[in-house]
Amino acid sequence: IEKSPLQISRSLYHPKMPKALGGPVVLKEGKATESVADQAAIKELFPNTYGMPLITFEPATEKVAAPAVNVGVILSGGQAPGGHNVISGIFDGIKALNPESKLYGFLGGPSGLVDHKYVELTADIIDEYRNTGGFDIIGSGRTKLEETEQFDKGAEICKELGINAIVIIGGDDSNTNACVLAEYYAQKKTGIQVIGCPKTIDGDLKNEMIETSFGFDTACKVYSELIGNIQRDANSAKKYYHFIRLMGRSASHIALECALQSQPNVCIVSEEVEAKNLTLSDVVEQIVKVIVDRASQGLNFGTILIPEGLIEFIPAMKKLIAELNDLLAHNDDFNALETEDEKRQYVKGLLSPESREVYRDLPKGIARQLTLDRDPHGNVQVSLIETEKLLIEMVAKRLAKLKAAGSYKGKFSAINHFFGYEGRCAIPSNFDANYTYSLGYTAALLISAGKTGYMSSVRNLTAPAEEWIAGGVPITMMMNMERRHGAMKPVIQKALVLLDGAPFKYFASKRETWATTTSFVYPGPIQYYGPAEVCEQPTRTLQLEHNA
Ligand code: FBP
Repeated sequence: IEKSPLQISRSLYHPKMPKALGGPVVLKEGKATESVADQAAIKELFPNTYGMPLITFEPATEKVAAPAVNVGVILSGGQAPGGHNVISGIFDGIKALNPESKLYGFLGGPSGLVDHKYVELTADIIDEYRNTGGFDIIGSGRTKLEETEQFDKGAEICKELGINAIVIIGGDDSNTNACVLAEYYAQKKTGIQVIGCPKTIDGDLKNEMIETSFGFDTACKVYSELIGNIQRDANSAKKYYHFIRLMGRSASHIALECALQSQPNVCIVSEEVEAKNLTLSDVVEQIVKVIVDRASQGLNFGTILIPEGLIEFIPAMKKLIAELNDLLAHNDDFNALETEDEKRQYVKGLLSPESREVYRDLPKGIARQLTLDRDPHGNVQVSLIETEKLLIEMVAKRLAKLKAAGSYKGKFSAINHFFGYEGRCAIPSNFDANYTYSLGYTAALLISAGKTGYMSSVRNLTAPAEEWIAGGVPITMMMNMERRHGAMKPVIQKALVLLDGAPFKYFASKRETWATTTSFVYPGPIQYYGPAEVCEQPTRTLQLEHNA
């Protein structure tokens, strides 16, 4: 494969690790843990993996001979920068413990384990992928490991290959499933350990012991660079409003972090919209107010950040979507209707009065998307809804009214953007390259120590990498019971933006100034070489949380 000069240079980069991992280590156990909630229920479901202690690895004086281990690794869900370095960290970790150790990669995500599709990852393969973005070394997938038949099929191939441990690199759902798998394998005495690694650009897998998920840093830096570039263009031409939707299926961490880095005129935070029980019109009104204010100062340009998950956080929209899902999934009468207008009338006739009103007020194109574009289960495909276009249309309509009434004299031209895939496979920042390699290396140590049901954890992330603390956190510690598809299930709590957390509070204290003035910051591209203040900065979110 032809490589870019940067790729060639990055392949020689040696990720930094916590100092303790540079030589022999000793495992220190902390106190026993409890789940974040629903302790009795979680304990009953996880008799073998509940209540285990926190673990840290500290420097030891002597190297103890370790037996060889065979490890299988799985990449699960959406890509996130640094996945390849988790894998190279595991590889180097198990080889350092015993050169006879082997690493297998299951292909195409969790289904590779079930379907017995795998490859042995040898040194030459690993070397091709060090410090690169992407998940293409073995591919990823969204198959969920939930059924005991899948677990049994997985155990079969592990037995065949002599695999002692599986590392699942994934988000909250994949790590929940990793924990269920760990418990199942422990109950069945298969001898197969399962270790999780916290991945997702969305940044919503974090808690007291996991400071951030990997990939968030790089992805936000890429989007912030692009937002900064757009802002400079907007400030030069002074004629466009840019509506920018940012990935993050559920939580608004990405939008908030990008706002902290680039200081746009508006950033909507879904969690706030939900907490204040705002309607779509309220959100539109907020944006309109900023545009009108700026117009009164002769400023007819700006940037507006919108989190991808917004629609589902607007209580009235959530209700409408739930009603549509109930009404239209597998509804033959509806499917038999021929014209779009017939379908629209049919839907209006069945909705509750409240939802009918919301539906009626939506731009036709969006209402159409909600009613007609459905996934194979008949559900609305919320992630496909172009919220930025919806808001542009509604804002333009409202501004036209204000103009007619004489209370707005500006000019409104809007351009829409969606940033997501641009950042998910970027070359990992130094932070992510170091963090992921350390997570992988730590996973190898947890395996060598015979642990299962743990998530690899590297903490103290605002300090230089040498001072990071490596260890393991029992996954059951992060769990609570939640209703999923009608039944109560043990799951890892998703971390949403906390409105009383330092990052949001800082943003809230500044947003008025950023709205009325032009306080844009231009972060520029990720730097891999150069002074620490441009190359080694963690996210603003991490810094603000740390200083709180
Ligand atoms: P994960 O939670 O699996 O890491 O994926 C996150 C994400 O990047 C979201 O931000 C986005 O909504 C989604 O994946 C897109 O998924 P797909 O790759 O299937 O289009």
